[in-house]
Amino acid sequence: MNDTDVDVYIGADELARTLAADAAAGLTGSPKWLPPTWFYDARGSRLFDEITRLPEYYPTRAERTALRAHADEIAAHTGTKTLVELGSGSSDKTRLLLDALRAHGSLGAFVPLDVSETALRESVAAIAAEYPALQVHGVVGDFTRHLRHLPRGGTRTVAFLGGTIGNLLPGPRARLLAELRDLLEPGEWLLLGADLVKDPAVLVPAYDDALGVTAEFNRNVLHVLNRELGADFDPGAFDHVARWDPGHEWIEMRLRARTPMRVRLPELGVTIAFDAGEELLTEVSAKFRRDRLTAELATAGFAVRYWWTDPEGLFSLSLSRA
Ligand code: AVJ
Repeated sequence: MNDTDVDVYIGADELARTLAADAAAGLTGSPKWLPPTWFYDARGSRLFDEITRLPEYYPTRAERTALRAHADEIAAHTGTKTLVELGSGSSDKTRLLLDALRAHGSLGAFVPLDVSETALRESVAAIAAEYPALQVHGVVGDFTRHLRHLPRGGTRTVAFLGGTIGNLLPGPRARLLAELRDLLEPGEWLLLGADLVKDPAVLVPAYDDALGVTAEFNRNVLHVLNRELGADFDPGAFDHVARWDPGHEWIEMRLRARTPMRVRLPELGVTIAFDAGEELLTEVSAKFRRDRLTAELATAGFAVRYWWTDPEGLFSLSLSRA
């Protein structure tokens, strides 16, 4: 039977406090913004799962294709004993990696880190059942705050997939990469999935699909604020906006107030006002170029040893050595 355990560094009460702090910081200033963490309650996670299957949303398919093509090389190059994944490890992409590492014969442990305790515990149980010899050690935490709690040792590869690196603005992104480098020993690896700059005619629909699933995913954050902070947002009074910012080379998702409105946030003791047309920034999703991402990784102390993409060149997988 497996050796499994889960360490919890974010309790339910801390989640509520952090949400209140983020809402107070982001909604009372101008322009209004919220970090994308809060999209992923149970409904938001289900909506994102639907997004990954939409015809317009290419990143998940492209990354899976690249992983399927190169998982054996990744196992051979890294000889990883411990696979660490920033993210719950619930995806089939994780299993592509675990299968390749198991076939290579080096794999001993899997360490998923995720902010959702529910998703993490489900994933730990499922992976332990599918890989009986594997030690599975889950960590409930935020990868921007709790990396230091990841277990050391074991010739680790840290997998940071899905393009989630793009949710971080350049400053926090540089800090995360530097922190990741600090926690790795020389000779350990970072496997990074990053979406690539391309024609906005492809990028924008991926964040504004015809069925409106992304619009619902975006509005869902208002349902989270209503439920968790007792706010009285009317999600239907906001239009979904997805926009390509060519200067920063990132997609912005926003919620635009159709009419002037006032929203009460009783937990914060404030009422906020939206002008007609005023927008709330809910997410940036940065897109990368090989030369600039290689330079960012080098600045953090990582040497990119292997760079792959899907056959259409939509999405990148890079394997960097600490
Ligand atoms: C899960 C953060 C990688 O940025 O593409 C999908 C989230 N937002 N559709 C992304 C998302 C809108 C996704 N990440």
